[in-house]
Amino acid sequence: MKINQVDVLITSPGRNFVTLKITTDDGVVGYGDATLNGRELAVASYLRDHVSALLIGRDAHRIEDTWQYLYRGAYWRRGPVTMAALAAVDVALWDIKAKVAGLPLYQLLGGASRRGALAYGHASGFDTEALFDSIRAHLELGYRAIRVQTGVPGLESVYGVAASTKIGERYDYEPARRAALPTEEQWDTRSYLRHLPAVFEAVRNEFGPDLPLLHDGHHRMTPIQAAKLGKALEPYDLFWLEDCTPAENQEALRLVRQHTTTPLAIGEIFNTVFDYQTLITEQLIDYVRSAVTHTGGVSPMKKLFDFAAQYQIKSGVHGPTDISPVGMAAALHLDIAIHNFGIQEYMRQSPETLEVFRTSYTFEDGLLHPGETPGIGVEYDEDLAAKFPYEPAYLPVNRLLDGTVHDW
Ligand code: GCO
Ligand code: MG
Repeated sequence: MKINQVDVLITSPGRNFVTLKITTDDGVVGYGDATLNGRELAVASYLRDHVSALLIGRDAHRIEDTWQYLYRGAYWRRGPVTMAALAAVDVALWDIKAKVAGLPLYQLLGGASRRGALAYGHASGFDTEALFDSIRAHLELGYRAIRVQTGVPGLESVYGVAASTKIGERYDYEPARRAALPTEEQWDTRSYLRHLPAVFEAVRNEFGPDLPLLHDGHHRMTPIQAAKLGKALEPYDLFWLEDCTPAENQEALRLVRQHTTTPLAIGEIFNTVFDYQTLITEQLIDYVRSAVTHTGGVSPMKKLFDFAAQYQIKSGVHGPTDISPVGMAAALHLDIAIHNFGIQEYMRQSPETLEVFRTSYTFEDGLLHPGETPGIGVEYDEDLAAKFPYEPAYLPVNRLLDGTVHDW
């Protein structure tokens, strides 16, 4: 079964998505997500200009060989653009293999280890009242685990806090803005550290001790600040504190870990297992946050989770709206199959997006399931997609109050 056509599809039904479509000589089609928020066209070019010609004529069944051929053959390794391109090829080939087998992908990954994947949603609000409304709205939508992001006194806008949290409107935030230039936000870590524990105290008092609560620090703290926050949040029993520091410096997590028992999650901007080596072997984190879309696909993610499992570290796959429904579906097949599943991030896509990408995954009683459709279970409507042309969109830039550029 040979690959005889490769198409890079770009659409923007509310936000930009890059999708790889691989077609075999007997007409089987597979899809892979290649969306890299704010840098979409770089991955599209990588695939179009440097990968598609190498795929034509290759045996579509040889997934591992094709992955190694593209990874090692390029010589220039790792990095988000390369690994998103590789992920798209890997997932599209798994989609094809599972369709040919007549099975949902999770069956080829070892079969189901659970009924469904516990999902968490994004509640946010500038003040306590708006935050509580957002948490209630998420509980009504069926979420059984909630990420809590809140405004900080003195700051006009904060990443992760939706502009509107009214019932009936979108509850989720979208960090990328359609514009020719990124927006700029302000940040002050001391105000944030003073404010956040009281927010979690209020949430626990209102919603009780059972509800799993998560928080994303979005790389904005130094190790000692992260240690302080982790310690201060201990009474509120978080499910996890995410990206407490910019974790390129893996050794920094030793210091955080020494000071707090708040569980730590890291990895949404990582793209290979090498980014985790110290974090995993020294058990400095509790959850691996990689996205299938940004970490080379299902094949390397399965290896990464098996490695993490040796150290009792669990999965917490990245799943915001910049992961397309194709990337989300691929994640769900892994979530159902692996033993060390932890939790799955799940932001709902817009209705326009779900018309372009028709999915077979379901969300019931707090649990996601990839469905039983052969393959990964996503169809792509090319005619409709063409009605939503690409629009430049950028993630924000963050500055400290004195103007210094900061992590956001
Ligand atoms: C999360 C993330 C995202 C990122 C986004 C950037 O935990 O979901 O932090 O919201 O900011 O993926 O494109
Ligand atoms: Mg995050």
